[in-house]
Amino acid sequence: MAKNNQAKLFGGEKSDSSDYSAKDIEVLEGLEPVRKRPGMYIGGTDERAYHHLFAEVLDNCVDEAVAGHASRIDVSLEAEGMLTVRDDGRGIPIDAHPKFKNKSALEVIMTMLHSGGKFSNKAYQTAGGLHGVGISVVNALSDEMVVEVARDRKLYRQTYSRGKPTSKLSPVGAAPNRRGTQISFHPDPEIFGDKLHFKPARLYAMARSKAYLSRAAEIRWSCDPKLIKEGDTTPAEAVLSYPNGLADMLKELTTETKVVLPDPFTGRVENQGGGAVEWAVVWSANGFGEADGFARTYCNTIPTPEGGTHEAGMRSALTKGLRAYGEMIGNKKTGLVTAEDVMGTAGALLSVFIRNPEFVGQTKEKLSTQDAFRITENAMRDRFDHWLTASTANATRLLEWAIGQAEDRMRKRKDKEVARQSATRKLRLPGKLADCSDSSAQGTELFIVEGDSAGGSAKQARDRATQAVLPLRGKILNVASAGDEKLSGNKELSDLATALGTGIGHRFRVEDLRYERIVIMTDADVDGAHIAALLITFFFRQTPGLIEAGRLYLAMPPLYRISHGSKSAYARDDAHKDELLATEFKGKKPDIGRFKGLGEMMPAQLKETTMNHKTRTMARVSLPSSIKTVEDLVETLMGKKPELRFKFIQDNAKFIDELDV
Ligand code: 0RA
Repeated sequence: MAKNNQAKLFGGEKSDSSDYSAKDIEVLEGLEPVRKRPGMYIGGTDERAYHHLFAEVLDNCVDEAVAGHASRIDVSLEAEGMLTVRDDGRGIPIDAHPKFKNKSALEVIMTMLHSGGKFSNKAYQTAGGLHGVGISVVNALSDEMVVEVARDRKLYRQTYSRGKPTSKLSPVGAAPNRRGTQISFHPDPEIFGDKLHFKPARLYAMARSKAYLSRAAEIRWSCDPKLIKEGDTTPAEAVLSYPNGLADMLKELTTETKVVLPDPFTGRVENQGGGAVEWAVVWSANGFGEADGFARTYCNTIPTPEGGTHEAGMRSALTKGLRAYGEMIGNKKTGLVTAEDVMGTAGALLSVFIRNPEFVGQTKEKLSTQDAFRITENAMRDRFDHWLTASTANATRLLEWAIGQAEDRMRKRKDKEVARQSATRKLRLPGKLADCSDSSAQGTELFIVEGDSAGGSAKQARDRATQAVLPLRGKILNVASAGDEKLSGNKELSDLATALGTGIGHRFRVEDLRYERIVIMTDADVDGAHIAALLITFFFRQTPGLIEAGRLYLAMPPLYRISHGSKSAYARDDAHKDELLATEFKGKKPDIGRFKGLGEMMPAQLKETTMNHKTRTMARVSLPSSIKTVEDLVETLMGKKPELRFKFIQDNAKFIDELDV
């Protein structure tokens, strides 16, 4: 529609200016805002923005070529820094503008910001990013601009400075064999400063990539040789014509590439509406310089570095096509292949031409037009299927390459997973913790033991699947009186907090405990009782809810072993020993051995008496209701007389049914 409308709007042979109507004229605005805030329109005032002015002018000419009206574009950079871009298209309309009776259409185009696309030649209007802001923005930011239009066998000219006409649009001579538009401009030093200049190499690269994308146009490049510095390989003159379009561009980009298949997959599909899809794809066995793969995509010759719907269509076509081929030939590993495996080592160029594209993203460099997915996928899928079946040897090689990529990917993921797991385990858990292998808390126990030698026995005596052992060294800090700062500096206690898997203090959540039960296992003597008391205080203070939830236990290692002949028994304390001597060993003279500490017990004995839940005795810690505060507890547990402490533990640790634990 845009194309027909424009033909009508701007006269030409078939229409007249009476076709203009108010609705055709979108909101127009003067150029003051552009000079006030250039960054808003061209993304800054740096070297990139400076060169973007060229892109803006060139795009207009390329659009004219893409629409089929022009076939040649000339770019020339003069010694004084004036840049000229000319095409052989229809020429910007010079007739009077219907709304602004005293202004030509050309002057409106050059001096007004356009919100709509009606006053451009853009059948394939590109609204992406900074592109398509219009020639008027370039005019606003140029201290000098000259526009020449060859139309109706006459040559017209108008000059501008900083967005304002400095002469009337007037015929300056005959142009019997010529039509088209020529724009010369020089960026305004008031905006860009006097340090910036056009760089020939940069302009040349921009012109060349446009030439690859628009096979309709031949771009002729010329540059004053004085501007080409030593060492710069930019030619002074060149004809940039690439009849094979993206295939030529890909060849240029992949001269060093070791390819998987001898030929790239290339093609172009045009549809009735004038839209088109063009691509060139190669697979590399050793990457493309820095990257394993790349995808450079374009919409209406404008780069879309963030990809979008057209790129997704390409990925889908290539992935589904290769998988369909694999299934057809019955390759069982075909199912492993994902888009990542197909595209990860591909160098892909894609250029689509669609009407009224829409762009999204931070810099509006991502195509969002939904139709572009379907159009691209259909075009490429059909050709890819044919391409694969035309050479089954190559198709099979590509399939096997992709399967190799999939296997690599899965192996790497597995390695990474293993590395991550062991890294987090090491990172999170203290080194001296012998963790259990069961990963869920249910049915597991953490034994906190005093000293390394007891820790060693406990590690041998435990059930590896469900029982973890954390040895604590030395006398732990008197946590009851320590401030939080001191507490967090205590290595033994911070290891304990880490092993618990919960934070301590206000961060503690009993649901996060890594174990079902926490068991304090200390020697059955006064020192052991002291350490147990310190730990109970720690838990009372730093793990609110743990004791109430019944998750804290005291192991009950025996103090004596009594044996006579083949008969043996263990006694928890003196009273228990006396009881056993008066009953089980009545009238006998048994051997009575006293354990000096857990470390002295054989692992098998420790297992039987203290750790194996089928044979052990264990106590659940529960606090009498008289204890309300840490002070109450400390008073009871840490009083001057150690016997009292031991008694408290004995009294308050209620023996629980073996079957319970
Ligand atoms: C508006 C309408 C028409 C062409 C153009 C603008 C146009 C602009 C530029 C900028 C550089 N080269 C250009 N070529 C054309 C359509 C004119 C018609 O229908 O005759």
